[in-house]
Amino acid sequence: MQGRDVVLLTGFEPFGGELINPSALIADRLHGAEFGGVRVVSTCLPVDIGRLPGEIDRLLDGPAPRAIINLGLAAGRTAVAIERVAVNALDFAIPDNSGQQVRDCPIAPSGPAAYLSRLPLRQSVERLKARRIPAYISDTAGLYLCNACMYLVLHGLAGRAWDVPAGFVHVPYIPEQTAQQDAPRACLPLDMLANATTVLIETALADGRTIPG
Ligand code: PCA
Repeated sequence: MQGRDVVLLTGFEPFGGELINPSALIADRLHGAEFGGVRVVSTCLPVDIGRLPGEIDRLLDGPAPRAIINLGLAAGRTAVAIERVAVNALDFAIPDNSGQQVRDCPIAPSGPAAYLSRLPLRQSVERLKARRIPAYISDTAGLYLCNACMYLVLHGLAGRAWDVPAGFVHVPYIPEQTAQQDAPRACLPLDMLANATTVLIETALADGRTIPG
């Protein structure tokens, strides 16, 4: 169910040999949460370029939501990374979960070169930092499924002329993933990442309109 009083939140399934993806855990945890009468509806997206466009079409089916926040894991990032831009390119360093490794291809052959985030970037970072949550504006979402997700959502919004806050946020590993690594990568606790997402939703809803990054 979706409509005016809904925030769409997505995470991704595990990929690249990981057993969990913190983005899916956050989305799951916040599913059903209420923000002043606006309810979070969460979905877990496939790390599969053959299936992702259809899943995003399904997500955008129906009336416009109040906001859309897409989450994904970025291994090695040190903080919550609010992405500024999605580019019209696929160039996978590793295969997706169906075994496809797409190189040097556009996402939408006749689409624009890039889309800017529709989240209030600077305000979101400032609010996260005020809550003692490390965060920054990232200038690349990579060229894998997360960038594709951000591009496809913003492309879908442009096609529908929906003026809703929307954008992509990468989260680091959680300690449960790094504790066993020989050279542990950067991580933040799941509770902190879930709180960060709450702040991002509040900020997007309070903004209520598009602020290009
Ligand atoms: N991270 C990958 C895809 C899924 C995810 O959680 C990425 O950064 O593209």
